[in-house]
Amino acid sequence: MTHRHVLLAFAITAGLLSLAACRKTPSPTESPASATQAAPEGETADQFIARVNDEFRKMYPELTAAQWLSNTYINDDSQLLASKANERWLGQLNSWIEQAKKFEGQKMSPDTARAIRLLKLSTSMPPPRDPAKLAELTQIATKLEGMYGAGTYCKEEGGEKRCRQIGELEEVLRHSRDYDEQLDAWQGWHTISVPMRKDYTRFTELVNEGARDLGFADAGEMWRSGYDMTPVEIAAETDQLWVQVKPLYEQLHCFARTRLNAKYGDGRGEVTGGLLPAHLMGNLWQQDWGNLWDILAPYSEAQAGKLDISSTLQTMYEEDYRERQRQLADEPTPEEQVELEHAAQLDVARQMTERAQDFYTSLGMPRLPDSYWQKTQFIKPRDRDVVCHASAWDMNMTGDVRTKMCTKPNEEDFTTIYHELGHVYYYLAYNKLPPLFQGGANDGFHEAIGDTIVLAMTPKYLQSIGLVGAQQQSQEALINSQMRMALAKVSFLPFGLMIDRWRWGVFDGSIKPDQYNQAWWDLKAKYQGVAPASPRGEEFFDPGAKYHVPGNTPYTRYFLSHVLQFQFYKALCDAAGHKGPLYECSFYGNKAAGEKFWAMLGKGASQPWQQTLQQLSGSDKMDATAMLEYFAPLQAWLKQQNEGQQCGWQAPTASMEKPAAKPAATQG
Ligand code: X8Z
Ligand code: ZN
Repeated sequence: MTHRHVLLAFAITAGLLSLAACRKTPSPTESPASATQAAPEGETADQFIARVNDEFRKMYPELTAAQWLSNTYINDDSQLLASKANERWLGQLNSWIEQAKKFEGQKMSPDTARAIRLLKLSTSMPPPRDPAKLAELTQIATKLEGMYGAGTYCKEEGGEKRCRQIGELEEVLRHSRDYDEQLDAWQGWHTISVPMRKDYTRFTELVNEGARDLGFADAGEMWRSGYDMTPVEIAAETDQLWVQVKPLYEQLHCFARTRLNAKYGDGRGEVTGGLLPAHLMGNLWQQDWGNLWDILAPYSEAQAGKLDISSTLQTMYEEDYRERQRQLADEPTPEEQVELEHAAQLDVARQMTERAQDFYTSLGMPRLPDSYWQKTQFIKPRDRDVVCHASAWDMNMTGDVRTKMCTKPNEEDFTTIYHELGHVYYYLAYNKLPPLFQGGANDGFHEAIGDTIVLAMTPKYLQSIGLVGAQQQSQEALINSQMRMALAKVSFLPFGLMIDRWRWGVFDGSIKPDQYNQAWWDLKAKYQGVAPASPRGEEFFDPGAKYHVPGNTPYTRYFLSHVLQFQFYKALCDAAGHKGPLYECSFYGNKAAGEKFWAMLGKGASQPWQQTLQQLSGSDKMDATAMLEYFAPLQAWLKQQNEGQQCGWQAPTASMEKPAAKPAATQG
């Protein structure tokens, strides 16, 4: 599990929780052990950690239950309970951390020393010691996440008010190729975060205070402290990894720009400086360009074969719907139609999840428990607001695992299910460990598990399960399948980096509240080479339109995951005895690969990630070589396609950098 941040625990992440406890009005100095035991006289460090693990396990389900409710049933009451539960939890965390101080410098086992370090890093929302500020923090955090979840864009259309939430707006970017319609959907979604700006500003002050109370310079430094290396080292490491993969991204960027210009004409495929227009990338944040397959496919299906999973899933849905309709005696009434649609959506979402489970069980991993199937939120409920952003939950560390999605029958959601089940299998594998070791080796590991499986879903595998038609063995087919993967994985890289570049700056004060939006778009331009088609001044708060900002989920994990998953994939392919080019490998059904993977998951956070990576892959370094090896054919092809083009882009003058504009990339 991972727990998250703010309020919630779980979901996405990999760290451990946050916590705290019940302090009914404790004064900050009185070392409140309130709801739980007071520290016994003469307790050793090892005994202390055993006690913390025990208390942790007991308190945890109350926190997750409140947070599950507030995520799947957003209203004032569930938010009140969630923020109170989080307040108690974080209060308890403060108390444990306070109690841990007396063991500093004392003899203790290496495991205990590690557990104490992890305890201090166990939340991404460091709690201020001042109880009033802690309460304020958890209220704001709950409110921000609720605002995101309930986000709705309404406008007048033909005399009527039309309201849409994120799912519908995403559908516009997925399917419409009308320039203005996409712009309206993109801008519409970015209205929902305008009211978050003030709360977010206060939020950063409060978590910074919490981080300082724990001995960190600011919350960003605390986030960078969870990598078994210094905060400076991990920041430098992400820079180096970016240098390694940037040439590949630049080639993809260049190719996309050419195709977009051809599609939209009149130079509308780019924004001044050669940047890509934010609303035309098929995704609200330009982090995954997979929806632009119709524009970016290298070769036609006639030339290269069909690779379209979305249309197969859509057909499954339609058939399910028609079958249900046939079972009715009469034509369905409008109400019945809505019921039928809902039932068919649920059927397909469950089938997609069973398909994902099948990959994991083929490796020798267990089936998901019955409670998973009963308690999971598969699709968007019709009667209330929920946080649709996908997440995976460990409710009690003893098998009550769930996912929460608003699944639609398309490829993006299909691969997201594999991603979420990666978190779930991590939970199940490390549930036997003490709670403080229940986390990813680092948070990038947690994010990489399901994605590693997605890499093993080769066209051949997809054909074998009937999701795509017969595949050809040709250069065209290879380039098409590489492009599909690149549109998900390569386009993501700079986005994976820029979000926390922004937050690190916000937390360390180099980005001030009156520059939030400017700094955001400067970083988007610098790293991703994207820009909005119309000015986005400080009257907007565009960072808040991305879930992880109001949700306070650190984001560097996803950048690391996009590098690590290729390392994991290669290691498992080796374990499976794969010979031949890396991109051809699927380890579906391979028990040797499965054992290796499961062994890694079972280690959780009990040892430095370097050791865990070494055991899996033979190397203790994060390194994008495997990713570049995988994409070598595509990179060569892109180079050829881009020949004669002036690749790269000119980022507008960045407010946070030297005044002179400089090209972010120049090679062609
Ligand atoms: O947030 C997620 C997952 C949950 S951990 C759905 N992801 C990032 C995102 O959507 O921004 C997965 C990829 C990146
Ligand atoms: Zn995730």
